[in-house]
Amino acid sequence: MSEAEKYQTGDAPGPLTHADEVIISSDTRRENRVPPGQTRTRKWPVLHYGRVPTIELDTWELTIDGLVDRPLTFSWSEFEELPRAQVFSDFHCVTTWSRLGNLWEGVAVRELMDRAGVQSAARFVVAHGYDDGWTTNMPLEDFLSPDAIFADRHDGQPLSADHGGPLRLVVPLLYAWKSAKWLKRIELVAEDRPGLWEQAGYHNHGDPWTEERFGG
Ligand SMILES: Nc1nc2c(c(=O)[nH]1)N[C@H]1C(S)=C(S)[C@@H](COP(=O)(O)O)O[C@H]1N2
Ligand SMILES: [Mo]
Repeated sequence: MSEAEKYQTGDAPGPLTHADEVIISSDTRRENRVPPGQTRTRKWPVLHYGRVPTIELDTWELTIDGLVDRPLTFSWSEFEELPRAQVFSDFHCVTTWSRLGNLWEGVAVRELMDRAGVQSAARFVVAHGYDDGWTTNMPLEDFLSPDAIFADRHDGQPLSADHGGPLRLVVPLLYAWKSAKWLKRIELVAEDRPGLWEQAGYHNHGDPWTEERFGG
């Protein structure tokens, strides 16, 4: 996707422009959709810690394991056969930019977690990226929110490698660093396990509406 294609020219796209089957993040219905300390960007910046990993679709896998009844692994062709979902949501980076009105397409988190069977001892989630050793953590409850999605498309285009393609996690109710790009593995755990940015001083939870930016 070119910079020009990603640029939003008008007002922020609203939730009402979407068909019934699209899951709408409730935060997009707020009168003021921009959380405190944030500014709307019409662009879609690229932000990550290391390098964009090289991922071949032939060898790509997504694994869901840890405290689940049925650990699952999907090849790309298996993933493509799964029931599809769409989510309309805003995206808030802790560095203070917010991109409003994103249409994500992929597979709903709940869909796959229902198949895997969440064990009652599971309390937290660790999302692992293909960028060596990168992880982020979040409460299971946030991960299971209805608008959390494993996304392979954004605004009608395949997700570019810069933005986490072939597949990323999107958890709209938390700051964007929790939305793991180049998703490789979802691990359900009983005890919280702070990820890379969290260990570096970013907030352990990351609610943009209460400005959980650092510490916690
Ligand atoms: N695997 C992985 N996912 C990641 C990151 C990263 O370094 N590695 N950076 C996070 C941060 S800090 C942000 S703001 C968003 C940015 O997503 P974008 O580049 O698509 O805008 O991805 C998040 N997901
Ligand atoms: Mo970020």
